[in-house]
Amino acid sequence: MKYKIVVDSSSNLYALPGVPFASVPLKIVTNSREYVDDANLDIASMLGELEDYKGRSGTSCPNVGEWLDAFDDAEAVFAITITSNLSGSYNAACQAKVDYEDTYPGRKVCCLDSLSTGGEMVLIAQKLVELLENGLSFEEVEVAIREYMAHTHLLFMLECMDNLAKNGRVSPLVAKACGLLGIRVAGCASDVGTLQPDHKCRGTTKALEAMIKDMLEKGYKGGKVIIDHVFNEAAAQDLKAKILEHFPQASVKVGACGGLCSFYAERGGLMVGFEG
Ligand code: X90
Repeated sequence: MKYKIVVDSSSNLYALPGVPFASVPLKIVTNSREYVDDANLDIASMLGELEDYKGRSGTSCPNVGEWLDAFDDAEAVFAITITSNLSGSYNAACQAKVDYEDTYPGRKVCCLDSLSTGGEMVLIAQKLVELLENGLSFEEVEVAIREYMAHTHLLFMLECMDNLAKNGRVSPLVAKACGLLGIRVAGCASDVGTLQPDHKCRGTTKALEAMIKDMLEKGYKGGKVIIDHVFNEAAAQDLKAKILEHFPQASVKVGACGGLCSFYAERGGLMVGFEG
């Protein structure tokens, strides 16, 4: 089966070596500039420019044509998107599926709404590779991946929620508390793919402790973890160390947020995808 895995860039994943793969960029837009969230984006410069910028800033998801281009000529496409509850990316991918299957009878597209973003999408992509390399059929892969997705999770810790609030992704009330007096908001991607703030913590240490507790409550037992941070390597490494205290054998990867997630998670933010 000539397959391809396609994600949108909210996954913070821009390459998957050795596998037919594409990352479709979202965009960060202001009145004067557009930042394309691909591997070439200089995130530090973008954040600096946005912090100096006085006007409105927002984001846009990939359109149908961009998804279609990424499907290319694959016979079996697995497309993983950011939660349909916060973005139009999934809808665009679904429309691209209809067009693609109409234009090329016999080819198939499976659109997967992660109901999440970031590292949880990476876990899904990595599991797809495993399933596809084991020679499962398109239909078998679809069943198995949906079952896997029922047991993956995403947690976050944020120091600032201004961009989320300004763009209508969280209530201004929740956002207001965040950042004041060193308050960090820790929470999760809810079952319906919304941003669910669960804890207001004073300082990073308390927030990381709350996150470990949440991981255990969501059934974490030493499986894969993907931590992405926005210029907060120290907190990411602290969290990794805490996870390894509980589960010395766990595979915990630390990486950087890409453009879209850096815009919304903002400086200091952490996102943690894990297997429950
Ligand atoms: O279509 C678009 O313009 C993209 C909109 C994306 C909005 C939210 C992105 C949030 C990214 C924040 C922490 C994790 C939250 C998880 C919620 C499911 C990062």
